Amino acid sequence: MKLLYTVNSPYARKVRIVAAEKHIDVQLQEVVLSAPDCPVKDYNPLGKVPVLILADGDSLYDSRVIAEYFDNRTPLAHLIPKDNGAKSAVRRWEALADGVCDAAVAVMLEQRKPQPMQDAAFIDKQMDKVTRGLTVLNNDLGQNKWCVDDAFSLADIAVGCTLGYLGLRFSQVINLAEDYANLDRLQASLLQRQSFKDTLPVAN
Ligand SMILES: N[C@@H](CCC(=O)N[C@@H](CS)C(=O)NCC(=O)O)C(=O)O
Repeated sequence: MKLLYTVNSPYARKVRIVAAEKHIDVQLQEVVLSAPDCPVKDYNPLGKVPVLILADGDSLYDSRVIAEYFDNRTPLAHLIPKDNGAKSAVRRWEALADGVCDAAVAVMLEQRKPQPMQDAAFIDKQMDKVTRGLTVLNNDLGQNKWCVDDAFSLADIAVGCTLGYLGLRFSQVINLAEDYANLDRLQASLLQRQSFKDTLPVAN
């Protein structure tokens, strides 16, 4: 199995962490999405990472599908609970964390345009999603150690990857310690794990 990824994709980081936590042997291939010979489109018509290429040449995307595939590859240490209620809760945390990331990525791409071409209303709308999402994640976590049922799960991984991305791209405007103290504490716990340390985003 081969995983196509970019270093700073929070979605790719999520599945790299799942693979590490589940001790799944997967070959990692870093790609440059803008390169003319980038192989991603050959395996994902949407042209997005992460993509998992299976032994038979078939491919899986997106990160939610790959995370579930990895989780079911080995029976140990499930990151997505089997119980239906807990599973839905984990998937909802993931959906919200990914949604915050989607909005943050949209802002980052808009801000990369030349200033006169940027749409301020669009940026405000997306930033509103980011702050409302973070507020709900922070409040729902409360004083709990982990997001769902006091057990480390895909929910924590998804939230941690979103926080990592915001730290990389939005540290000037989002102060986790001041405004989202529960998430800040969660992030500190996650950063103790080798899987998180090994996949830190890189400023570029
Ligand atoms: N929902 C997708 C999102 C993947 C995604 O947006 N990846 C970005 C990198 S962070 C990408 O590949 N963007 C390239 C593009 O949109 O053309 C997932 O969870 O895998």
